Amino acid sequence: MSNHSERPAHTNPDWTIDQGWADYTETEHQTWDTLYERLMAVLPGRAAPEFLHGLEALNLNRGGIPNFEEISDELEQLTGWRVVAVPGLVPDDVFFEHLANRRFPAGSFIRKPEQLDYIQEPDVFHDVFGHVPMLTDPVFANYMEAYGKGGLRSLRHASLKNLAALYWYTVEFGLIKTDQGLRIYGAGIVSSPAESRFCLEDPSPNRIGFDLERLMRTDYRIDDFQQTYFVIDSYEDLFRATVDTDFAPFYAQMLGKFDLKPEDVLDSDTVLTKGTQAYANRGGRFAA
Ligand code: HBI
Ligand code: FE
Repeated sequence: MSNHSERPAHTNPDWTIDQGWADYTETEHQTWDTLYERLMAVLPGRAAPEFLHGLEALNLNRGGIPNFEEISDELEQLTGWRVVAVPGLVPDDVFFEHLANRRFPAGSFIRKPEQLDYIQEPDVFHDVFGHVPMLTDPVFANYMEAYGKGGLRSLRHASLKNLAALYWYTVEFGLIKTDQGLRIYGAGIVSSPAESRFCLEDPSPNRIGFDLERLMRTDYRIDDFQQTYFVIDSYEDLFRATVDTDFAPFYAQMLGKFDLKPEDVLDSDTVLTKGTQAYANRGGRFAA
């Protein structure tokens, strides 16, 4: 979470900047294309149909880093969302304010060629390729707005960690049940070829049915594959759970409850897969 940063002098009061599309170099556009090709070798049959449709609807395969104005004009017609450029992570209140107003803040920089597989800060590839296609789905688009509004309300309660877990386990690392099997809709997964395979096919992680309170009590790893993925039945369920929950009493009751470890499995869970945790137990990304 990023609460204490000073706003850089070159940003607008809402932390947006000009994307500076004309200034991207050939190498930077090439990095987008390389990442795009790698993902498209993996995502058909693994990503949610809504994600794949979104990529097409926004023409994200046209080659090179997309121009935010162009894709925003398309996206706005579909669901009323726009993509705005920011320098990187923005403070929570700023982030929520954008989402609550159907603006998705996307980093405008792109990772260096030597960082193709992993970066900590969200760049234009993660933010636009990962997040923006799902915003073409009307129900998911409503969920993201509801999340932003919930976030603004929650700033008055001391439970941002719980809300951040909701974002993490749905928007970033969510799976959905379909008639063809589990599919990925989380942006953190679809922007990683390795995790796209791992989350569906590896025996290590748990796959557990979505339960709002359970999930919001669960800690998570920010630097490696997840130990648990939560599976929704529909975007409607996600939206309803978020809108219908009166977060104030919910938080009061949950206050200080951030007590579940990433790998925990409870008797009350709907378990689709109980993971072996073999990957995490041998040291994960940092294994020798
Ligand atoms: N800023 N640009 C950007 N992207 C994020 O995903 C983001 C952020 N600021 C705060 C934040 N996420 C999270 O702390 C909230 O979802 C809780
Ligand atoms: Fe993200």
